[in-house]
This record gives sequence, structure tokens and C-alpha cells, in this order.
Amino acid sequence: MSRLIVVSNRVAPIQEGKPSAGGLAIGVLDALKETGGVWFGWSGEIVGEAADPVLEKSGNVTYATVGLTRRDYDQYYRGFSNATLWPTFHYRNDLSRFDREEYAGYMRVNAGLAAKLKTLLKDDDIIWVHDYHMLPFAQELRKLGIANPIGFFLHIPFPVPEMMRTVPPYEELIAAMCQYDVVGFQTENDKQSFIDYIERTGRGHSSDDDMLQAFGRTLKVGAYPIGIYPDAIAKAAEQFSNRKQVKSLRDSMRGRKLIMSVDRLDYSKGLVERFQAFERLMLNAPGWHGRVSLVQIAPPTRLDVQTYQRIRQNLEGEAGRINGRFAQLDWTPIQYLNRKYERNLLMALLRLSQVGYVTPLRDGMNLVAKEYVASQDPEDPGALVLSQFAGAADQLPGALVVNPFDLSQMSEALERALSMPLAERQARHANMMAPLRENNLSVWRDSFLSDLRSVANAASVTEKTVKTVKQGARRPAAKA
Ligand code: ADQ
Repeated sequence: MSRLIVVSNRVAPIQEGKPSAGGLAIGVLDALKETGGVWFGWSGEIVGEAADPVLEKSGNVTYATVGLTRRDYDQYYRGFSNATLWPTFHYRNDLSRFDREEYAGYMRVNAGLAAKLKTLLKDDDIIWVHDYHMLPFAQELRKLGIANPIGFFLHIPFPVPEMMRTVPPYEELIAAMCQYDVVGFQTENDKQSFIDYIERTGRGHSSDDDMLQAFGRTLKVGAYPIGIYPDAIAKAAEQFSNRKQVKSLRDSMRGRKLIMSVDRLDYSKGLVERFQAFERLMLNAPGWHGRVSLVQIAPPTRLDVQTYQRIRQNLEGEAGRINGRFAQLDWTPIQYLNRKYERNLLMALLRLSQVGYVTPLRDGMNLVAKEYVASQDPEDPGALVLSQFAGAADQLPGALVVNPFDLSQMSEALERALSMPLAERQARHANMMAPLRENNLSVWRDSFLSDLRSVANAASVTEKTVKTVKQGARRPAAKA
């Protein structure tokens, strides 16, 4: 089988056997090990001068990483990727800014990375590129004459055409995306937004089998909802339940109920609205005073992007204000923990809580929602309150689905979750575990790669047919 080449902005710092490695990284790594291959991307380091990739081999997988110069980092990563694309794709174009220089930097870095990858490629490799940092990566490889099959998976939402059009070079970006052979999205909605753009602007058309003819190319588009390994998470959550930190949280609850939220600190995650809906619960249902706490775990990210500094101040302000309003000597309504936890420990903390509170304003999938369900004790599971704007909402039929812009609805859902009878919690939990198992992380990866391999096979069949036809044409006609 052909080698797999994975390209992502960051190469996951995998230390094999370490339980802290994220699920996604493990899933991608498993695919790489199956066929052998290369994982290529930024090392996470800022360097004085661009240099050749550093290669590290582990078994049949090579990690190829490159550093970014300060200018590249500022323009490509901090700038166009995270200050333009990220907010707009999460429907926050009010927070988005556009700077031509940054866009030029984004294109330059993609071109530079493509040139570096080219030196590592073999003719029959298949290439799988990840996420919004890399929208034009295939186009840059094609310019260098690379004809290998290239697939792309977008981890974040793809916005409706009118929102996409607020990014000034929208047309160039979409044309560039059509240089991939397979373009994968988290949900049917995201996929449809992409098709809508192509069709409404008259750039092409789609057929029933999700093939798209656009910008002179034929590509496959598909929804490949990312999953987790639910049984491994269930096991880890149970095993880590007797860890010191879990015990001390359990002791500190002293019979109180626990609502738990875990996110990266990001404005797309709806943290302020979440706190305010909890405040509304405290106002409307004073019977819960002293009987329930909200624990929000949210380590800061992207602190060098200005909007991320503001969200942190804002959130700390809200937690302080709400606690000031309701706290008692022996009860803090909101505990806001600004740090990262080891993965398995986090799963055990999720298991301890009675309510998972996952209410992003917009999210590609949201793996925490899935992890929350998987980490529960099936005999006494917690209930999940989940935003309708997380991709995961399509796949978790047992969740209490809310609109995160409706604080009253969220506060009612919290109350319902806190009071939900055991039999209903068990039924809802079972109802969610089944699809999580059926569509686990391997299914996500295998279905994407199988579509990419089909494209590769179809291309090689066409190539062989073309060769045979040409040879046939040259041969003298056989005598009758
Ligand atoms: P993220 O926006 O990072 O991912 P999410 O899907 O929730 O969002 O994944 C976060 C991961 O980080 C989860 O596995 C979670 O357990 C872990 N994590 C979060 N907070 C943590 C903490 N305090 N300590 C330790 N670990 C923590 C992007 C998209 C999502 C999409 C994923 C995968 O924005 O929509 O689901 O990619 O495709």
C-alpha cells in the first residue's frame, strides 16, 4: 500500500506510550504506522532563519518538522490563520481583521512548506492535509508539479457563503481548496456550505455522489465526523478515579452536585454566556444555593492574539462578579481553573460530575462532549447539556440540546439535568454510547482515507487506460 504523508500545522509531540497524547494524534499516528509514512509540519519553534526539515524516525514513521521565523509566525499563524480565518469560520467576523501583508505571509508559508515537503515525497504517496492553516497547501504542491492524491480535512466549521465572503481573498481560497482530491468536513452542514458557495457563485456543480466539478477540477466532498475511542476513555476514567486530585475534588464537594466544563479558553466556546446562564439558575432556583458548583477548566491559548487576552479578563471578571453575588463562607458557586490537566485525569474529573456543560457558540465537532459521555459510569451517568452549534450535537441524541444564545433555556436545561432521574440518565447515556462506538476515531480516519485511496486508484486506472490506448494506437492493426 502507498505511504501516507500527514501534513498539519503542528506535528503532535508524541511520546509513544505516554497517556497524555491526545486522541486525535493517536488516531493519525495509527494510520501512519499501518502503511509507514511521514508526519510533516511546524515544530512549534521560532527560528532565526528558515532551514531544511529536521527528520526523526520512529519505526516506519518519520517526523519531519520545520521552524518558523518570527515574521512567518506573526503573519501566517498569529495573523491570517488565527486573527482572520478562525474568527470568521466560527461566525465571529466582528472579531476578524484582514491584513494584506498577513495574507501574503500565509500564502508564502504554505508555498515554503510545500517546497520543503516536495523533497520528501515519493511518486505513489498519498497526502492528508489538516485544517485551516493549510487551505492552499495542495495548490502550492500542484504548482511544483506534484500530482499525487491529496486530501484535506477541516477540523473547524465551514461558514455559509455570505460569511465566507467577508474574508477578502475568499475566491482565491476556495479555488485553492478545489486543488485537493477529497475535501472533508465535520458535518453535513459544513459540507453543504462549501457546495452552496460553489454552486451559487456559478463556479461549478455537484452530483448526487458528492463529486464536485469546480474550477476545472473534479473532487470529492464529504462529511467525516471525528470520533473518539469511547471504551478506552471509559477505562481510563475509571482507573484514574482514585487519583489524589480526583479524591480531593470529591471530598471538597461534600455531597454537592458538580457541573463540569472543559475547554481551551477561546471566544468560540461560549464561556461568558455559560457563566451567565449558571447565574440565571442561581437567581431563578435559589434552592440550589450551596448544593451545586460549576467547575470550569479552561487553560489559556493563543495569548499573543489580542482577542484572547480580552476573553481571559472578561471571564475572570464574570466569575468574580457571580461568586461575589452568591458565594457563602463554605461555598464557591464557580470554580474557574486556568490550567491544563493530564488527559486521563481529566476523564476521571468528568466522570465525577453530574452534569457535563458544553455550550460553544460554534464548534467544528467538540470532542469534550463525546469524552464526557464516554467517561461516565454507565450505572450512574451524568447528563449532558450541549450546544446545538457544536458538530457533536448531530451525533449525541441523548443530550439536552440548547441554544447557547438563550440564557433562560440553558439555565432550564441545567436544572433539568441536575434533577434528572437515574433511569432517564441511564437510557440517554446508552443512547449516546452506541453511536460513539459505531463512529469511533478509526471509522473517521478509515472512511476519509478510503475515499482518498479510491481517488488514487481511479487516477491510476485512468492513467493505465490512457497509456494502453496510446500504445494500442501506435501498434499496427492485427491481420484478420
Ligand atoms: P478544539 O477547539 O481544541 O479542537 P475540542 O474538540 O474540544 O476542541 O478538543 C479539545 C481536546 O483538548 C479534547 O480532547 C480535550 O479533552 C482536550 N482539552 C481541553 N481542555 C483541556 C485541559 N484543560 N486540559 C487537558 N486537555 C484539555 C478543534 C476543533 C473542534 C474539533 C477538534 C477535533 O475546534 O471542533 O472537535 O479540533 O477535530
